[in-house]
Amino acid sequence: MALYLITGGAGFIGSHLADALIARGDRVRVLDDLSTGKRENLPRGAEFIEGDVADAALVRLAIQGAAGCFHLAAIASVARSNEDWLGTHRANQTGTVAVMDAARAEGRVPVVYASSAAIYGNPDRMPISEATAPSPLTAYGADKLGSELHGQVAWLAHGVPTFGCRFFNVYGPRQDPHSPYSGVISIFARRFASGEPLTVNGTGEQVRDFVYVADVVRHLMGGMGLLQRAPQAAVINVCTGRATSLLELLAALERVCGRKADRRFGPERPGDIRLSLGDPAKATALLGLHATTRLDQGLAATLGLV
Ligand code: NAD
Ligand code: UD2
Repeated sequence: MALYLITGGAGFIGSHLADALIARGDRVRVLDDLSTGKRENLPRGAEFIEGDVADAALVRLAIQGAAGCFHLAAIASVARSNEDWLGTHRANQTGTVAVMDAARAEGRVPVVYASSAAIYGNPDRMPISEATAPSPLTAYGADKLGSELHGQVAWLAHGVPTFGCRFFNVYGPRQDPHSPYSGVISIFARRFASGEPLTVNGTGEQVRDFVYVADVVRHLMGGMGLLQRAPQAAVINVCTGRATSLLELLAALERVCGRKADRRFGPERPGDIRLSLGDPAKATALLGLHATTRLDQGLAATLGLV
């Protein structure tokens, strides 16, 4: 029974990870400032510390006795990173350095951390493999890329093993649907369930790689297992390799719910990316994992139908 620290563990992905670790018999300690996370997301038995991940002294305290740290705390809204450049930089990159520095002080605790497909920007070749040159277009993407560089330094200069997960479009229960910048599946699921119209930005032909949160959790736990067996610094895509257009997403929602959606077409979102499709080959080679949840299954779970 090992103890794991999860920063951002009261949020969407972190709380599913906390559930899975506790179900496996591990102990969980969560550090979260509850800026977007919720206390009620935390499973019974999880220890909770309320505070800022960029507060170095607090992170040092929080990591004490941990066999590993999953660092997921971040301001996940790209729009906010553009509005509050310096404030989000503190959470999204200084926070990462605080975690890795505390991991060093605690005796080289392995760190698995959240990166993002946003580090790639808008590449012209699909699917996107890890060999694609990073070219972030936003402060959020720049801070995630900076976090990866610090992840490499943590290992090379300080012997702290690190594993970065470049999440593509994650979806599932507990994802906040309430902001216009929320993930499209959480917005569509909420509006569909309450009978409100769904607005498609542009033609609906834009493509994403939607990965279900339980598959993401398996990658995070697999990454920790890898670091414990073979300390190193690595980064992987966390994606399915399956392309879904928004029109296909709508069709899947209608199939799962057995009724038609009230769909409207609005203007294209400024700066919207047309295609985003990840290559999962490296994750499979390193971890022996695939994101196996099919879109229909994942949507049914997101809508609370299973
Ligand atoms: P989320 O907002 O639900 O979770 C983030 C958590 O971090 C929240 O509980 C929030 O309260 C906490 N937090 C924010 N700033 C903090 C701070 N300064 N100190 C302590 N806690 C803080 O979002 P999520 O979707 O679960 O994202 C988890 C991680 O995955 C983030 O690092 C995010 O950038 C990354 N990510 C998510 C997606 C996605 O599709 N959801 C895609 C790429 C990357
Ligand atoms: C996500 C992130 C983005 C960046 C990117 C990296 C969010 C909200 N956005 O953007 O910041 O990290 O991934 O790959 O996390 N859409 C509609 N109607 C709606 C809502 C969205 O048509 O009501 C469209 C939107 O214009 C886009 C697609 O759905 O074409 C997906 O939108 P998203 O915001 O869920 O995700 P994405 O990939 O654009």
